[in-house]
Amino acid sequence: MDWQLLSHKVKAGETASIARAISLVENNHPGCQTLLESLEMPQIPVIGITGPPGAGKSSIVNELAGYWLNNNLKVAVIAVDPSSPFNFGALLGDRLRMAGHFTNPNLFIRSLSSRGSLGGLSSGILETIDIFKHAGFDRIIVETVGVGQSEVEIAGVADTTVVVTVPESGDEVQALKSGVMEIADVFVVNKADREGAARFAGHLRERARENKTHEAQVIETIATTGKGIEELSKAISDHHHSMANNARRFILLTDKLGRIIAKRRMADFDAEKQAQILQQIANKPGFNLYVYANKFSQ
Ligand SMILES: Nc1nc2c(ncn2[C@@H]2O[C@H](COP(=O)(O)OP(=O)(O)OP(=O)(O)O)[C@@H](O)[C@H]2O)c(=O)[nH]1
Ligand SMILES: [Mg+2]
Repeated sequence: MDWQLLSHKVKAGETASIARAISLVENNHPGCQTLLESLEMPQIPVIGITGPPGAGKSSIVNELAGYWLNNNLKVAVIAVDPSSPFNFGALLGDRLRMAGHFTNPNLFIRSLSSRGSLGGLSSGILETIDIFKHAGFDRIIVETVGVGQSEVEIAGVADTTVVVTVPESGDEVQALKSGVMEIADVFVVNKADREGAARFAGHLRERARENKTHEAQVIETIATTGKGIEELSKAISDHHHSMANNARRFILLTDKLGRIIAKRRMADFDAEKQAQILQQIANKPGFNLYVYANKFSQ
């Protein structure tokens, strides 16, 4: 495997090479370290989109990606366990379609499974994002369904976390899961064609103002028509610029360093083999898991 050549091809934006690089890294191919060490990673916005099932996350990703593509930006989308399909057909443009291209070279979509990973996000997600950066994408969007841990986890990989909500009766704002106020950099009140949207957005703004660490912007959208998407794009840019040198960026980087180190240290941990060994020894008198764990200390 010529890793340097692969790295060059990824940097040149070759679709097949990007897909190949991601697969190799996801599968922890021995040697992919060479590729990872060759990556150039400009500071482009990584946007996490999270929220409850059916809130309209994929529809918003669809519209945002379309908006950016129309502005001649290259967009990568990572869907973690997508349950609803994207509908990028409309974005391809007649000219491209007529030329027989079924994919827009400025758009790359990748699905990642969330299975077998720490905290709900796929374990290859950090590397996949960095491969996209190397490949010259201008925007990277990660969609996760906000159930359990994943909405908190997304805040650890995205520069800007967008939490998508839908208008409910006023009291519902109180019921937003704790932790969401802290992770949201931008709130979207989608399905603003529904009654009570403005009122809900108002309540959310009040809550955002009370937040101690930062005040999230609240944007109303109708993803099915594209209303509010330009404002959302602006809110994301504003947040990204405010991040450039702020403390949070270095907290994220530190967190990422921790994950990379943890992954490396765990690389030769064979869970199946250890289960077999533990079956033999764990019931013996005097067995102590902490003592046994010392065997793995470096
Ligand atoms: N009325 C209305 N419907 C919308 C709007 N945005 C999305 N929808 C509809 O809501 C449904 C769910 O939209 P998705 O974009 O798939 O939502 P999602 O959050 O990605 O859903 P999951 O990935 O399954 O969690 C679809 O039928 C959309 O057409 C909106 O602004 N107004
Ligand atoms: Mg979806």
